[in-house]
Formats: sequence, structure tokens, C-alpha cells
Amino acid sequence: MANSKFEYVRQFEQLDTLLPNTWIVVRIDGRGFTKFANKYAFEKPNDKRALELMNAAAKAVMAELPDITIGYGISDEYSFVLHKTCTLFERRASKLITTIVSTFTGYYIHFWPTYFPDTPLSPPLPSFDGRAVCYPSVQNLRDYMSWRQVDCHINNLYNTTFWALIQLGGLDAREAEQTLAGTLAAEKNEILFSRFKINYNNEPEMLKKGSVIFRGYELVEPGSHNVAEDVENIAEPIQQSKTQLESDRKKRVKAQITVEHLDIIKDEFWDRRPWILSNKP
Ligand code: DGT
Ligand code: MG
Ligand code: MG
Ligand code: MG
Ligand code: MG
Repeated sequence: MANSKFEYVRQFEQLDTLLPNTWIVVRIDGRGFTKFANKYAFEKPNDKRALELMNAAAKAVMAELPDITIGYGISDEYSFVLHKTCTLFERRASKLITTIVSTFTGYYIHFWPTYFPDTPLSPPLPSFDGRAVCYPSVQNLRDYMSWRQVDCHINNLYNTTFWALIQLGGLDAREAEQTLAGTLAAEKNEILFSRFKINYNNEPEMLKKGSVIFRGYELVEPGSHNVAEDVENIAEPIQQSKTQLESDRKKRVKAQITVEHLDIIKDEFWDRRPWILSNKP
């Protein structure tokens, strides 16, 4: 194609390549979902339909982007992890973030009528923001995932107690807030149990643990192998043959994507599913 005198504007484009050989986490979050949840009368503190809709959209994102190794969702947010050897879009941050955000948003709107058949969407339509963060080690990545799951636990215990005080205890929001100010987890459990006969342990796993999405293969015996160490010990990305990479990719595309509500803080989850960190299906 002939050069035009306008072509120099290309030079204004900035490179935004993410650091090589690091785990990329793209976290998306619903924009103004406090208002959005009110508009569509989401149940408080958790609306199962809304959470399952998030999971359905996340599952579709993973199916379209086989480079995503694991996803984790709570409330109006989802984190998607790209393996440290990932080379999708030459690791350009803007391409990765915008592709994940727009694919997720598209599917969120697409699946809306399945989960909210009686309440059609109307503008302003749901939208999501996104950011990418690079984590240099498996430990950093797992700490990130643990951070989100701890957040899920703290928020859910607080919200469950807060709304029990209001919905079952007849308190107003200010009184409920004052009752909970400075309480520890054990005290919240106690309030739930002694006042409302609610055993927090029996609350649904999706609410207590959030949702983990990954490709399912055969589980490995617990404790037989520490993949994190193997992955960590690789200083450079392994140069794999093109045919091997292509065959791995095909396996990933074919694999069943599952949504579960498991503890991702302890080693067991990762030890039993070595393919998540090793990227070897
Ligand atoms: P942002 O992210 O800065 O644009 O603002 P928000 O309003 O999205 O705030 P954020 O993301 O920190 O918090 C998520 C909000 O979404 C929070 O106010 C509660 C609401 N939300 C999420 N899931 C549910 C649900 O299942 N039920 C209800 N009632 N609200 C929910
Ligand atoms: Mg936010
Ligand atoms: Mg939000
Ligand atoms: Mg949020
Ligand atoms: Mg184009």
C-alpha cells in the first residue's frame, strides 16, 4: 500500500507490552453496580441469578480465549489469569484488557434474559472496567487469588450478618452498622447463630468461596507432586515445538470448562490440578 503523508501519525501509538515471563491477571469489575443492582432489584446481599450470570459470561470468555488458564469471580468482578508463557496479542495490555472486557460484556448482555427472564435490560446498559497486573512468581499469583477469596469471605460474612439484622432482626441500616462495628468474624458467626439460628457454615458455597473457573482434566492424587515448584524453577519460558503448542491448544479448546466453589488458598486445589500452573493439558 502506498504511503500517505498522513501515515506518520502511527508513530504516536505507544507500546504497552506487558513484562515477559510474568503471570498476567486481567480483573474486570462492573461499573456502578451498586446502582445497577438496585435498578434490577438484585436480592440482598447476594442475588444467585446475578452471580450465575457473571459465571456464564466468564465461562464464555474462557471458551473464546483458550490462553486463560483460570478465572475467579465474586460480586461484580472477575479475574482472568493468563499463563506466564502466554504470547497472545504479543502481550499488549490494551488488546488483552479490551478484548476480555468487551467479550465479557457482550456475553453478560447476551445471557441476561436467561437469568432475568422477567426484567428486560434497558439503558444505561451494564458495562465493565478492566485492568492488567503482572505477577512475577507463582507465590505472588496465588497470593493475589487468595486475596480475592479472603475478600469474598470477609464481605460475605459481613453482608450476611448485616442483612440478617435488617431483614430478620428489624434493625435499620444505621443500627445494623453500629451492631457490627469492630466485631470479629467469630462474633458475627455468633450473632447469626444466636439471634437468627443461621449457621454460617451452611451458607451456599458459591457465596462463601466465590466461583473458580478452569478446564477440567483428571485430578491428580493430593500431595504427589508440587507443580508450583517446577513452574517456579523454570527461569526462562521453555521453547516448545510449534506442533506441541498447537496440540496443547487443541486439548485446551476441547476441554470441559467447569465452574466450582472451592478453596483456592490451600495447596490442595493447585496440587490436584497441575495443568493450571504448568499450562500442560
Ligand atoms: P465501581 O466498581 O467503582 O464502578 O462501583 P460499584 O458500585 O460497582 O462498586 P463495587 O464494584 O466496589 O461493588 C460492587 C457493588 O455491586 C456493591 O455495591 C454490591 C453490588 N452487588 C454485586 N453483587 C450483588 C448482588 O448479588 N446483590 C446485590 N444486592 N448487590 C450486588
Ligand atoms: Mg470498583
Ligand atoms: Mg463495580
Ligand atoms: Mg466490585
Ligand atoms: Mg482491526
